[in-house]
Amino acid sequence: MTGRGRFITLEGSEGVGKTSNLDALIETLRAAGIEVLKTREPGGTPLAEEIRGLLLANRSEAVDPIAELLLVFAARAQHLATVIEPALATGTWVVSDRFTDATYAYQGGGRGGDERRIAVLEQMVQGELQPDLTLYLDLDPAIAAKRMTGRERDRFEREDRVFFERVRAAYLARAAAFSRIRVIDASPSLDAVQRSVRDCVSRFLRECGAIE
Ligand code: Z5A
Repeated sequence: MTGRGRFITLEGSEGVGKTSNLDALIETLRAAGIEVLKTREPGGTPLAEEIRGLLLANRSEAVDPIAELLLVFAARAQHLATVIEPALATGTWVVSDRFTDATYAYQGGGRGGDERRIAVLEQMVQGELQPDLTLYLDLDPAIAAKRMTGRERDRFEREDRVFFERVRAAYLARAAAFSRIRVIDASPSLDAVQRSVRDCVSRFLRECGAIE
């Protein structure tokens, strides 16, 4: 493959199994001979990882929703400028564990933030850049919560069920609005979900002519 790389993102709320499915996604691309850079948000650069630490840390001080939103986009600006854009420009495909759909889902849906504010920052930081493909792992938050049992929880994971219902509703609304977002049922066994992930990526590779 030559030319600009493709940008693929993986989304879902807590406990859906993003980490467990990321490698299946990347292996499918590498098996097709594609050079892939794996990254994540918030994070992906030393500065953005520091901002991630600030965002996820449990703290006694309440975090203002606008401060949270600006931190998310500050990390994203650095990530885009120093990692994502340079890789795409040299033909490397980029797979990011979360991107701006997560902002609409968490800071918009979960926190109840105004989508128009998110859209202004999205335009400022990304311009016209959007993922070429987004896999959204969908799961009932009640099942997800059971999968998280015993895990130490960060500031987001401590939110209640209602918060995660709103996050899910926001993701599903975006999936209905944008054809690049493919919904994958994350409720079956891990093997079955990984198969769906591989099938979805293979379909995309055929659609963009990367495989027969
Ligand atoms: N955030 C935000 O607010 N705004 C933004 O714009 C962005 C992010 C970009 C950190 O994200 C937080 O940042 C996130 C939103 C916020 N907080 N939350 N919640 P993260 O992606 O780093 O954190 P995470 O959501 O906790 O993702 P994760 O670590 O990848 O967890 P996961 O999706 O739950 O995946 P997992 O660890 O692979 O699976 C969880 C457990 O389920 C594990 O024990 C697995 O073995 C098990 N599992 C996985 N699949 C299955 C199946 N199919 N069956 C049974 N059990 C399974």
